[in-house]
Amino acid sequence: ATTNTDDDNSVLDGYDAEQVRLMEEVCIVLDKDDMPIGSVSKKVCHLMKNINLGLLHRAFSVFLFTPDHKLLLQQRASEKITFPNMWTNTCCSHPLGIPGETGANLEAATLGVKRAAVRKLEQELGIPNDQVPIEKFKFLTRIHYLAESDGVWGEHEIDYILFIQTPVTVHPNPNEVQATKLVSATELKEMFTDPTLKFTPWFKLICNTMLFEWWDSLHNLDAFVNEQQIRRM
Ligand code: DMA
Ligand code: MN
Repeated sequence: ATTNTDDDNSVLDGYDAEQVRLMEEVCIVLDKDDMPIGSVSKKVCHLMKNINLGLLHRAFSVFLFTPDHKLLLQQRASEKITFPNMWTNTCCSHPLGIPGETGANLEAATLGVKRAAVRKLEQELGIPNDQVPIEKFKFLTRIHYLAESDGVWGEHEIDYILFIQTPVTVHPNPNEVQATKLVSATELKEMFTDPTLKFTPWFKLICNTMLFEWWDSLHNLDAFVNEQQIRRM
């Protein structure tokens, strides 16, 4: 099967102009073992009609913790084309199909996603690059998952989970983020009981599996970092 290239522009009608522009970013297309096999636009990667043909791309999810062990959450802007208005982890996005952010082996790929994380923490949350140096990120594992947003749009990713614990200043970009919140593990579990709050599927997956164990181990993550195996979810 082949993936739809770019013959259908009407799928972007009515969306925010800046978010439409960002759909031209180039994502890294993967085989199921996380080997880069090409690059196509963010738009093509996130259309369910392509995902249903097997199209898979590389992504990252940052979990930023303060020195007092609180997790920084964001609520996605209403302008987002996928999963608008939902609460989620600190920052998610995609390494781009450019030399500094791609990588065929795990070590190079991990460096690439950390660079992308620094770039997007600034673009989404206004966190200066020097507050989140590459060396402070810890790579935990990779999660392979698929989730529909609204039938037309969705995600199918190998998602690199990155932890960082450091103080930051936050100035959210309202086109990306409508609210932020610092929470303890107990406070996050309380949020899950509020039926008016919606959470992204990847954040729920991670919360329902490893997050709280990792969070309890923030002082020493050695047993959890650099996992070689891809977790299929
Ligand atoms: C995509 O996040 C990555 C994951 C792990 C879901 P996103 O939709 O926030 O990406 P972007 O900020 O680039 O639109
Ligand atoms: Mn994606």
